Amino acid sequence: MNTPSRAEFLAKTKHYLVPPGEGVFTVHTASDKRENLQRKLFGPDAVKDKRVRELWEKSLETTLPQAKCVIFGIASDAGGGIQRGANWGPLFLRETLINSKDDLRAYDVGDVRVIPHLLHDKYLNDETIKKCRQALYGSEGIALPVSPLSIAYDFAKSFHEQFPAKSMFMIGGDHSVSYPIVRAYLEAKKAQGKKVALVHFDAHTDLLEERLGIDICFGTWTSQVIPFLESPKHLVQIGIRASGKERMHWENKFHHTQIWAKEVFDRGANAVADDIVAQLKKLDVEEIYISFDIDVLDQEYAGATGTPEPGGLSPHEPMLIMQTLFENFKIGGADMVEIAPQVKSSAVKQIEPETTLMVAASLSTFLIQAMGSK
Ligand SMILES: [Mn+2]
Repeated sequence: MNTPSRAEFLAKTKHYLVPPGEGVFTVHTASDKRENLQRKLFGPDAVKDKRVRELWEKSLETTLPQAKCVIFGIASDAGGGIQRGANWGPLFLRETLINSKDDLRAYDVGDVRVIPHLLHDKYLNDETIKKCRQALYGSEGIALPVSPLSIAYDFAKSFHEQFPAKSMFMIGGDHSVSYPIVRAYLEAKKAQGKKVALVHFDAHTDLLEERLGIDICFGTWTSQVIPFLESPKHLVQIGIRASGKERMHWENKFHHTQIWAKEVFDRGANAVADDIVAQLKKLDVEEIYISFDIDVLDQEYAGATGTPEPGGLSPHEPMLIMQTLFENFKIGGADMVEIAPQVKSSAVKQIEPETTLMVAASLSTFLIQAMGSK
């Protein structure tokens, strides 16, 4: 396989992405947050002087090659379906992160360009693809994808080819955005000969094979990435509690491991973490990807999400599990998804979205630091 040159990678990246915080196509909504983020990233005058794009493009050439861990946003919620709003996750979570932590040891590569009505190119006809190519790239003949998940996949694939040792922390987005990123990660690691596993925190299984005829969405992405794992045993799901079917149903169907929230409460996070480590060591796993749906947490901590659920974990439980995993494996990739900061749940008494964002920021900081250090 021929790896494209750095120049080709940069040209593609400038087509596919926009500067950090610009993933939602709007001028005014949340502009205070976007400008705050961009001033902190690119300097106090960058926004006023309209130099954000120029400085971001320059940073792709100078700062990106030095970084160990890269932050990447996919502001798409077209794969959600009960309560939208996770398109604002990348901007709001980044702004919380940058306000609370100066030295994140990560480079922010930007956001995928998102046409909010699209999900994946395979659902589009040629006419629509042409029109969207014209809108995004100024030419209907250019052979580039147009839907957020298709762009994200090609970007992640090129990223891993270009920088095999770097890791990516992706911020969603509804959970469908993990499909392209996890798939690209698994394919890249397979090509590198690395043994990897997927650890998935969620209140829901996301194991439907399709939902209303759509095979890539927030309810199906996990079943869609299983074929890219070495075996289904390389998938561990933690925190499940809102499912129409029992644990046995899912484990018998997919032959992976599920740990429901109740088991974490009954046995304790440390015992659960030790079991996962033992299982993955037996499979000779070296590296893990952590996909984190914020709704794995109880709605008391994560009310600003599409489907808040009671009876969930407290933040210290996934934190303990992730710390134990990090002591034993490299964390090669991770994501934080389903934060919908404009969503207010009437069932939740906490101040939102601040509670959800603060908790998500502390878990994200751990993951980013972990990926930046090994
Ligand atoms: Mn999910």
